[in-house]
Amino acid sequence: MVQGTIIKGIAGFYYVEANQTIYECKARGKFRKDNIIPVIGDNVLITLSTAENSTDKYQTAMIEDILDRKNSLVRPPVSNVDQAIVVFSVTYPEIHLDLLDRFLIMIEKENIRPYIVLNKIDEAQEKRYYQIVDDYSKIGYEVLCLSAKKEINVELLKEKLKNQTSVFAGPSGVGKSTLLNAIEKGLRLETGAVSDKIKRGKHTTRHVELIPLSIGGFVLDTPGFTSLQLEGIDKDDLRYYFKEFRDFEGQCKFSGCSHIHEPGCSVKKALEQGDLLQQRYDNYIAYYNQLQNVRRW
Ligand SMILES: Nc1nc2c(ncn2[C@@H]2O[C@H](COP(=O)(O)OP(=O)(O)O)[C@@H](O)[C@H]2O)c(=O)[nH]1
Ligand SMILES: [Mg+2]
Ligand SMILES: [Zn+2]
Repeated sequence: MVQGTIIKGIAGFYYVEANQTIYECKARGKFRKDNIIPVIGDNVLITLSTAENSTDKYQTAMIEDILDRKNSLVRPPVSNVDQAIVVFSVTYPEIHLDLLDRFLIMIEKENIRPYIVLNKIDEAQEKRYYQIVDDYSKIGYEVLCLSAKKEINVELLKEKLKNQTSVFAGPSGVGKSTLLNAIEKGLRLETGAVSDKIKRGKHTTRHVELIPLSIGGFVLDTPGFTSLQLEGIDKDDLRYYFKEFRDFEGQCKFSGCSHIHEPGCSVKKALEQGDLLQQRYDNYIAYYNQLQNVRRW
């Protein structure tokens, strides 16, 4: 058997990359019986079919086994993700810190390594984004400022992608596809102004697909989000996904302190002393209240 990775699934077929070859695969019936649905990112063991069974385009194979998943995301459906690259633009569309914080929460929850990318620095007139770099670096996030179009600092990101499975996330129009085209020459993902894409209706036909990189590893170009619901999060766990609160865990007067209304709270003390960002704390309260209002089912 050969080990490979599912990179896309279309109409009951799975496309598995193994040793630089892509195999068109069916999955054994036992998976359906056991209610296991293969997803992209799955590491699988396949048996190759004999040459007569192969289609013109692909060699064919059978998925025999799915190896244990390190993690799995629901939206987009992909497993074994090592890192997430959250892309925003320093010009247009503008950075929404609320959306950035939501992305970071979902990433922290899944235990995925985050990187923040600020694109289009070639166009930046004002330096407002320096503050964002400072703030999020201080929290402990790695922030890369680059220009996909002018290929400034793209190599810095490329190094991080080597031999990793990376998901690209961020609003439409920030330059994710342009960036991937700069990283993987010959990729030719479609890029362009948001309005053009909508006019052509291309945004509706997208499916999720892992793109193998020539330096090793895979990337997933997500269609883009303008809003992101916090899903599957218990309000009492939310504080763990704010990286800067972790140092204070266990230092409040009350164990299990929500850092909201309890007396003797070390987080609120740090906030008063200016050691934590008010904006992030405000978002914490807002999300906490939102999650409290979610009805359980
Ligand atoms: N000035 C500038 N424009 C960029 C840069 N990267 C992408 N763009 C432009 O931003 C628009 C959206 O890019 P695209 O890659 O399609 O964004 P996506 O929706 O995130 O995939 C296109 O018109 C790109 O040419 C950059 O680094 N600088
Ligand atoms: Mg795109
Ligand atoms: Zn507290």
